[in-house]
Amino acid sequence: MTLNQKDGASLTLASVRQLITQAVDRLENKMDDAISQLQENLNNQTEAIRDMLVVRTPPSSRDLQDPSNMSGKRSRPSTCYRGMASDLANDTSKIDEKYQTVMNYDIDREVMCDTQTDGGGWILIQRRFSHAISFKKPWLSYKTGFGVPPGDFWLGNDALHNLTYKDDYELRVDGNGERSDFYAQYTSFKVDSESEGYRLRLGAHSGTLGESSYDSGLSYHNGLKFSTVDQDNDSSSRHCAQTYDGGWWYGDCYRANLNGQPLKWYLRSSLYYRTLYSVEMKIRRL
Ligand SMILES: [Ca+2]
Repeated sequence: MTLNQKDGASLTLASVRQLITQAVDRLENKMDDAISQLQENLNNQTEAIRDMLVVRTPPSSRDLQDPSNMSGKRSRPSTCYRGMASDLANDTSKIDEKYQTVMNYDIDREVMCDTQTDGGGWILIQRRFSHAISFKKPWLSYKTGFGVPPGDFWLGNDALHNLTYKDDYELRVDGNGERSDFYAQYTSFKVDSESEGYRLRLGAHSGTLGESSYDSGLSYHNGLKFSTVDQDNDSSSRHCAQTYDGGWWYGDCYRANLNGQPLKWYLRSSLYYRTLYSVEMKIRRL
């Protein structure tokens, strides 16, 4: 059935419906954007007010109750938090006001800590901000880790497994995006052993780096195995690690691509992806 004819082009009911659907999709995307922006502004203001009131999360009760911590000679610092530098003068070195490196005896190597965000205590497991090194690396590189903090780096899948199976950890992702800074936090974070394909196990999500449903953001990757350019463990007919240039817990293929190219975070089912310019992934012992 023809509704209108002009310059030889006919406008059918089907094409009208298609135009309306496309317009609704575009409107949904814009509304989603506007809501995200409002949410960000609100969160930024809340953060600013918290800063003014100097309301900070204190060290966990476990840290306070740790007798070796009280003595000032903590022999096994498996976490890092603001103020520990004076206790561990021989084991720490300050990078700047926010970051320091700390010897972690659980994995026998130095780790980089975020001593300020949400009260500090975060061990960085990944950092991408200078983009000076490629993250398109083979299985062995992701197993042992690569890059040197405070530059871009991946701590290593064996280290992640060893840390998160010894103690309970939470995960935080801090991202710098198109308009603002964002974060996502997960109540628990575990990485299975290499024989299990370094499968990812995540707790519940919160934060401004949104997840509108169970299959968006990093939660989409919960329960998936790790894949690299030389090992395809994803659920896609493609080889996602090769297609998206990184080692990750790819499925079919991603809703968050923090080790790949492009550096993206999927927001909702309308296929809207947020581009991130830089990102940090960090874990804190519970
Ligand atoms: Ca595949």
